[in-house]
Amino acid sequence: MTVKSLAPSQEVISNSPPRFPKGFIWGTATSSFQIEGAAHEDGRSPSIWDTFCATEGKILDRTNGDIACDHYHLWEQDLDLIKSLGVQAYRFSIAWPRVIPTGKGAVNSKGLDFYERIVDGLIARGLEPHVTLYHWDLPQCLQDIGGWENRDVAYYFADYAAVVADRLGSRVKSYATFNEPWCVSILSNELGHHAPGKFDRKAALQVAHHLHLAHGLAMSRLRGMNLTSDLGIVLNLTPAYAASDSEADQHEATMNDGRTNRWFLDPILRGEYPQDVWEAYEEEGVLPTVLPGDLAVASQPIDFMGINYYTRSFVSVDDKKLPEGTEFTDMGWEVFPQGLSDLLIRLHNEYKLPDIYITENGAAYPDQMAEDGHVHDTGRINYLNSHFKAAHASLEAGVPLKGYFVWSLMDNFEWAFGYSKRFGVVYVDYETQKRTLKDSALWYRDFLKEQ
Ligand code: IFM
Repeated sequence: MTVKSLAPSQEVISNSPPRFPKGFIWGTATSSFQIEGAAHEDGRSPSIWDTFCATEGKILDRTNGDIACDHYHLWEQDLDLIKSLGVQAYRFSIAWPRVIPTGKGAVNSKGLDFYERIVDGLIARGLEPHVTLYHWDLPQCLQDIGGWENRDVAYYFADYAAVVADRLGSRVKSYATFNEPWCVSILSNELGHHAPGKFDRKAALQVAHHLHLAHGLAMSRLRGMNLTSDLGIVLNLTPAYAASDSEADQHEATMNDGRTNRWFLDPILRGEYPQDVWEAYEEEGVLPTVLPGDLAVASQPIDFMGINYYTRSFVSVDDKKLPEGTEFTDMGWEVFPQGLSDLLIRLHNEYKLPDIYITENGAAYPDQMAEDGHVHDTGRINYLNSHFKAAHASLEAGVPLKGYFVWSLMDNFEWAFGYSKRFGVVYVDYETQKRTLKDSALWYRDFLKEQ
């Protein structure tokens, strides 16, 4: 893709947000390790993130997930909070180390009880439960046998998925196998930013392949259970824009897109790896072992694909910079709503898509509680407003977009950044665990009233 306009959106808050089609699902999202806490309760075993947090130098503020938002104990008030926003749906993840503390084998019913309370609590409040089976908290005992580099773990994942679905069943509106396989593989095993913190491209590509396989194996298992729930996967996609028309920048953007996006889209939606990137990795000697039939397993039909969109990549071979005045969030990520509509429309044109959900979109800002007791997070309101509009534009272009989950319900443990980045529409005071609706939550609620 080439840049059409380098200027970031400067839109101000609009009182007339677009109307989405009837039946469009609005929600918020979280994940287990980021909010639950209760790290040592009811039989949960350590995950790779507990280990990573305990490793010097890995987490910016040297914190961990031991308490987080204490959602494990405060879940009832948190479900009330979700309801108060006026959303229809809540996306959350299940912690494998709570459900099968030894990674494979014995099931810990107390772990499943917790998630059953959440599911029933949501349904009792008229909210749809959307479950992600893996949002990064692999049982440490499985990392000890090689983690996702070990092909066996893909089969253990399918067993775990079946255990969860056997208990929660069709009460769950959708099951996503994985959240963000790029992060689980590349960010965690090649770039070392996330657990388990490796710097090994070949290992990362093997992990990515085993995630594709594990996704497919879990899909077959869940399909065989005759659930009425929708089944799918969630990818983080970051469209690459060449900084100029030069052949070198264009080529770099294509390869960036291939390594970040197509390496994850194509096995699932087409049953093949992208040829250009495959050849580049082959030349480098880092190709994963792919057994006959793996890609057929990975590419069986899915009911939906979740897309997590935050920003774009601006790609140049000689370090060209974005123009002055470009807006960034507290993560240093460019605010680029056009990237969302471009991405969705491009996917619609290039792939045969299942239903699409934006399963994450949102922004971190350095929010503070003001003296008036409110959190005036105008930046986040503008961010969401502009991205909602971009999503709406994609609908008008025919993209089968069915829903949108704002990341995140509340401030939480932002991985390697600890608690230093706030993504929530709800502010969390970590000393008292008091939750306060930020202005963006009130804006979201009002927006939903108009839908
Ligand atoms: O907090 C994360 C989430 O766990 C996965 N997607 C991106 C978010 C913001 O970094």
